[in-house]
Amino acid sequence: MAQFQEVEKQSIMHPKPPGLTLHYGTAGLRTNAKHLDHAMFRMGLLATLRSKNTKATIGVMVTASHNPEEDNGLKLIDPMGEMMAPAWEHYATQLANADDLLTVLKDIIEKEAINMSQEANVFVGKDTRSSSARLSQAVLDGVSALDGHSKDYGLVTTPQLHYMVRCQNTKGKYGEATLDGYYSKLCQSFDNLPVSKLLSVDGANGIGALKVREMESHLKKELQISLFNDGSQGKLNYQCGADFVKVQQKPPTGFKMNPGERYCSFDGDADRIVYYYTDSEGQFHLLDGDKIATLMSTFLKELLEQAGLNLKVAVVQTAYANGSSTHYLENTMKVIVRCAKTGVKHLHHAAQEFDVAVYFESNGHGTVLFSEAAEEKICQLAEDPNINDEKKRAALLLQNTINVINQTVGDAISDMLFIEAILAIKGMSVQQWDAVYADLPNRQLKVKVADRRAIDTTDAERRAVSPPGMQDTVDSLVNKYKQARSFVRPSGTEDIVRVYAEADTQSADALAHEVSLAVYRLAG
Ligand code: 16G
Ligand code: ZN
Repeated sequence: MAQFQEVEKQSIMHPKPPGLTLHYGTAGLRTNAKHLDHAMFRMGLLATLRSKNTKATIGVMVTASHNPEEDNGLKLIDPMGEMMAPAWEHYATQLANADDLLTVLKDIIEKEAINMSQEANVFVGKDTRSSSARLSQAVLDGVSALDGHSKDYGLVTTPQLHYMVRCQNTKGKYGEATLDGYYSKLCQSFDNLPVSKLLSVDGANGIGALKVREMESHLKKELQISLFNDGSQGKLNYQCGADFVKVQQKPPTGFKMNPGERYCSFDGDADRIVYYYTDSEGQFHLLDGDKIATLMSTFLKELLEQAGLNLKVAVVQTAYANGSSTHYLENTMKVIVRCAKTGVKHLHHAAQEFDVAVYFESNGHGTVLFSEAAEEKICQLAEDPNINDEKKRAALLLQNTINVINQTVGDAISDMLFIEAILAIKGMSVQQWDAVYADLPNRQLKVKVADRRAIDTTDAERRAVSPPGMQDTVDSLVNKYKQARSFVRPSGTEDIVRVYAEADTQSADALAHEVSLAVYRLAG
């Protein structure tokens, strides 16, 4: 077939380095940008097949998120704007590593019974890395080699591309598939909500900074954003950004913090956000994904009650969620709490089961999902002329909230607008938000072992089923501490085992250390 000849011809321009093995993991493909040209071309092919297979538009985002500027990577986006179905991740790995490209390609076509004369459409976006332009061109080459149509959105945040894909496949019902459409949707609803002023945003020297600037011109009212690490001087993700702040538990470089003021950091592709401030003693306070989920779910639950709507609010977390947040949500707020495996797709999937579900990883990736039925009920109520003022107010706030939120994936810009609106509506300072519950002291450690797969887990990664004796040892160590919890899991992104421990005091450090030694002894 002519298509395959074209693939063969083009693939010569995108040769695979010998001996290189890549893995399409939790967050797509990611490695040093030097090694990715062939993989990008091949993912262009795969996105085209996926588009033919689903008869819908597929997205390809070229980014390595919070990784260093030298790295790059790619995330594939399915028709409703969600991450690509896990069943296809395996094809991505196979295709990226194939020595005989055509055989693997034909194999996928056969297995999935893909009609090759079906039209294909692929949306492509990229972050600000210096390698992104060249690599996104390789993706576009892959799409055209299989006769697919592509639309290159150029520089966009990851969540913006997720949004475009969903808009396109829902024929405008979710919004218009343009940047103007994205800003209008978010900003029009945000303009209907009260707003607090003065927020400082750390753009991680990346795409999020560019897009915050772009968004500002769409807002009618002034949200005074002071943007730093905007990419004009510093290096992407270097000593700044959400991952740096969360992992280091300290402010990014590039500015001076004023006590009591509110700050937030995005990551390199603007799908994560964390907030923070320093108190009058100069002590740093981090408000991570758990605090954000608590703020959002409490706000939504209160509004739903005021509106008299019988819709259940759930929060989806991972095992890394601070025990205090889970305790507060379950026992004080009385919302449903679910624990999912690490990785956005698992949280997203678990959240789809509820009327209204807030999902967040502690690292600041998260969003809110509303079921179709829930959206309908809220919109009907907002338009009902026979309800009292309190209900009307709550219904209208909920309606605007739905539109401020990017339901396809965690979105730093959209999360930021929603959080700012909540704080303003509740008249809450960042200190009051922080004081809702106190985090339990905790510690994360990495353990290098010969084969991290020796550790296998169950119960959303909270319990180890192998090696033998591992869980019993963890349990007996945990029993020595108060309010303690600990778990071990193989990392999905690094060749290490991660250990998490928390306790009533900073003795969590000692617990993490003891558990690490046990991992080394039993799995090393
Ligand atoms: C990836 C995930 C992130 C998760 C992290 C865990 C996505 C888009 N990203 O970066 O959500 O927290 O992996 O890494 O799903 P780990 O398995 O090394 O702990
Ligand atoms: Zn990211």
